[in-house]
Amino acid sequence: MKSISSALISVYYKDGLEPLVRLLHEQNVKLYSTGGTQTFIEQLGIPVTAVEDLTGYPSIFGGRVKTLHPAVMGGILYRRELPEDLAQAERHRIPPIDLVVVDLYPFEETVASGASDEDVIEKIDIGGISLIRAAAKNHNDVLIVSSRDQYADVVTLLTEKKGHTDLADRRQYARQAFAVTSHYDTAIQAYFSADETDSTGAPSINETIYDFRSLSASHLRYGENPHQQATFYGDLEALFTKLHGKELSYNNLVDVDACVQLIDEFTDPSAAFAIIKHTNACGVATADTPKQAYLNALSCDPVSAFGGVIITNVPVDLETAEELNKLFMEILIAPGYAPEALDLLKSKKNRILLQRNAIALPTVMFKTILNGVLEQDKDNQTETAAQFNTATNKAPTESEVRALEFALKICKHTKSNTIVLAKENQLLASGVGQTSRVDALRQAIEKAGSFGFDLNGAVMASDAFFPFPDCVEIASQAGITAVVQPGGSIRDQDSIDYCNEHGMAMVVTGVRHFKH
Ligand code: 93A
Repeated sequence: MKSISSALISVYYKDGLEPLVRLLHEQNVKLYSTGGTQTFIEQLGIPVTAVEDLTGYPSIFGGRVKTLHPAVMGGILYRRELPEDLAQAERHRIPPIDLVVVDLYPFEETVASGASDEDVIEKIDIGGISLIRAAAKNHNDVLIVSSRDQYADVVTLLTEKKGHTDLADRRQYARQAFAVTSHYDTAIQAYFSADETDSTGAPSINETIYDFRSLSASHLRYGENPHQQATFYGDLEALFTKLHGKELSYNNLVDVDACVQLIDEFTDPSAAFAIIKHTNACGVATADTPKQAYLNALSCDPVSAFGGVIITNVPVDLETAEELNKLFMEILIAPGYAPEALDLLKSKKNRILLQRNAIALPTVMFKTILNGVLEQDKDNQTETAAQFNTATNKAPTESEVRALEFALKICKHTKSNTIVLAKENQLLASGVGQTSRVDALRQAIEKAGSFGFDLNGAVMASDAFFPFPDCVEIASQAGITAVVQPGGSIRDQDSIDYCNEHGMAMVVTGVRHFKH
């Protein structure tokens, strides 16, 4: 067990930080901080030392260099057990930093907002990512909190353990930290890959797609049905390492694509699992452990999960593999597998096991129609709390907001018309591909009931606006308490009035997510 004597806090979004700062102060932890975060902490009336006082350097170049200094990096990285390191730390007057709390510049959000290249570049975090890497590397001595989604968990941990952590805790947070940095850099790479050509003159993935017949062609056994011929043009091997199983079919590829698009919505450090059938999610959940995330995803609809395609954003460990192994599934996709997990999963001859490599995907999509081809940008926008505008008298609770964010991620990847019912970290049911939204909602409610879910306090997301108040009426009667929808119907007010009369909260986003 190690105690924490000092912490460096540098976070972009300050919301949710207060309880952690207060706890650290109560536990006599010395706080260092950068400009905006320092002001935030001072406003709480809690003493904090400017990182400039630690480095003896001001923040320079418009904030581009504020924590990149040996006094900061050294304080994180020196090995507390090594006499030479201790002597050097003393000689150079480098105090220890035992806890690092960082919330990176919002690179992806800035890209998604359509900001200029200049603004996007400025949102490439350098100091923050270095702090995370350094603290995660020295997790032997340092605890790294690398995302605002972890504040509540770390408060619980430090309260329970009275300001102490053990190596297993620090290692777990380090693992999550590297997931954050790797995701962050992949997003930056994807942004640059969208350029016409990269610095080597190689065409970008988008450019390549336009000339798809020049890509390597794999003849598939057949198309969507056995009487249809089919070919895949592209480099699957760059995207996946196939570890086991039979050839991927046309329908497999389509479902794998749906899996990848959906799981990429789940970027926070918690484990996420999604189960896809015919391109729609029949189970999605996030949890602290991969096993729990899988079990919660499965419980959403264990009937549909049979023969499904499954994806996760975390490596598969043995205990998760033991659960997965009980299900008949077509394909499992993960960023990695523990060796014992892989051995076990390989026990079924035909099961396809894919390891996903982090490479950029095209940002455009095509469809042949009539005598031509439709091209459009992928739907790369996902609204979060910042884009939620409360339309009702009652605002959603914090927990409802998280549930609405979760539901919306699934909603945009589900065939229209759709209604998604969810709680904070689990899909409860969805209505998919219906010709009316009311049918989608009825389907979802009935499905949730048939798998034993209580919808009291659940939330719903709709891919498009409500032309009539019928959906909120049915939802309210089913116990649903909060709704997210794009808004924009001339009869919006009818739905809003109904919500107000029945104590429901509704937020509108202004963004529709049809998927046909
Ligand atoms: O521009 S930076 O890459 N240069 C740095 O040295 C640096 N150190 C921390 N950005 C840097 N940060 C980032 O500043 C953190 O990741 C965090 O997102 C943000 C907090 O700044 P403030 O406390 O001034 O609001």
